[in-house]
Amino acid sequence: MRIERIELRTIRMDLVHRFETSFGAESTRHAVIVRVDAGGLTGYGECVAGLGPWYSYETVGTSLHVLREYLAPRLIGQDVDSPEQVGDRFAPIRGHPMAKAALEFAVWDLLARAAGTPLARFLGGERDRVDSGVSIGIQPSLDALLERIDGFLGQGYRRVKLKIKPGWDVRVVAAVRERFPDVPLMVDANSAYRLDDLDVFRQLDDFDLLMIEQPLGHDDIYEHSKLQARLRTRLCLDESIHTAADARFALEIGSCGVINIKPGRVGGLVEARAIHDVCRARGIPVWCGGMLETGIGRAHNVALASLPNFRLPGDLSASDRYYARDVIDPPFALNPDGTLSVPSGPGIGVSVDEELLDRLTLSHETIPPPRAP
Ligand code: OSB
Ligand code: MG
Repeated sequence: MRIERIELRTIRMDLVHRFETSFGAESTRHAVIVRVDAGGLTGYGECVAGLGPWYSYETVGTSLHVLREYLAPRLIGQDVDSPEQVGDRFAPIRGHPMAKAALEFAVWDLLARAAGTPLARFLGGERDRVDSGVSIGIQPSLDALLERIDGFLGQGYRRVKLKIKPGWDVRVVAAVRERFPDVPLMVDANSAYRLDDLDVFRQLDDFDLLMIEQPLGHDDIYEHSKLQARLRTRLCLDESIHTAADARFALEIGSCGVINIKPGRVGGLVEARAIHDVCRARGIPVWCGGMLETGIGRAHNVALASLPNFRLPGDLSASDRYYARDVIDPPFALNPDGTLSVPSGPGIGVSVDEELLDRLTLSHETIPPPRAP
């Protein structure tokens, strides 16, 4: 298919709950939404970069720049018949995986629609429902946290992930465990600790956690292997895994027992699937992480999570856990069994509410630029 038009727009959406991690807090989310048009069909993708370089070096600003100046020009007017060709075209550009992924997602949606196939099947996915977990930010008080957890469990979520940081860790996990002895529970530190903090992890080791996510450096693999050797609880890597080669290295040296795959973090669905395959071959389970995506990014994540080695509940919550009104129709809803259904229509399988997108839009541009009348 010849790519005729690429649209980049920045939107802003209010979160239902303020989301605080060890690296900062946000009450609104900004996202770059990419739309690709070819042969009368449309594909959508979402960029997961944050407003500032806190989770990774990419930001809304850098991703727009790289999309506009370097990525879109390599696809516009080109014939693209497979998602792998997108990666080939982007290969000369170093880094910027979130910007690359946003455009790659849109092409996946487009090509799956052209094939009349749901994206999940197009990727090789098998499940028609994915287990839904919830990631809960740092709260103003322990009582507020317990109440929030109680509410989510009442809705049916299958797993709870707590954000931790120094000063909001062992005491908090102990209280949550006491109140909810059987809930599948895990913690995510977003790189807030060092190897010297071994004592904290020794204590966390006693709470029967599913895993401890990214305790050490955001770009570290080596020190995680040192920590993992001293704990019973599995470590899970998020920030420091960007490629299938990173995953192979981490598993080879024993840095973790689980990997959180976020397709936006690793440059798109081709690399995400390759990481899935590396882990599967070694008997290591994976799960799908999230970046507070709108329904567009969520649809790509849900499709990915339908692959067979996604054996643990993901940070794939219903639309209403994030936004009062999602940009897709229908929004993702939590089934009574604590799952999200994998859409069965072609492509991402949900329609995008362009009118709502327009109302949320802060900036908008098209490649090529519209011709003067
Ligand atoms: O580390 O997994 C993370 C959100 C923003 C940045 C980093 C992370 C997260 C989450 C949210 O944990 C997961 C979600 O989208 O529900
Ligand atoms: Mg994480």
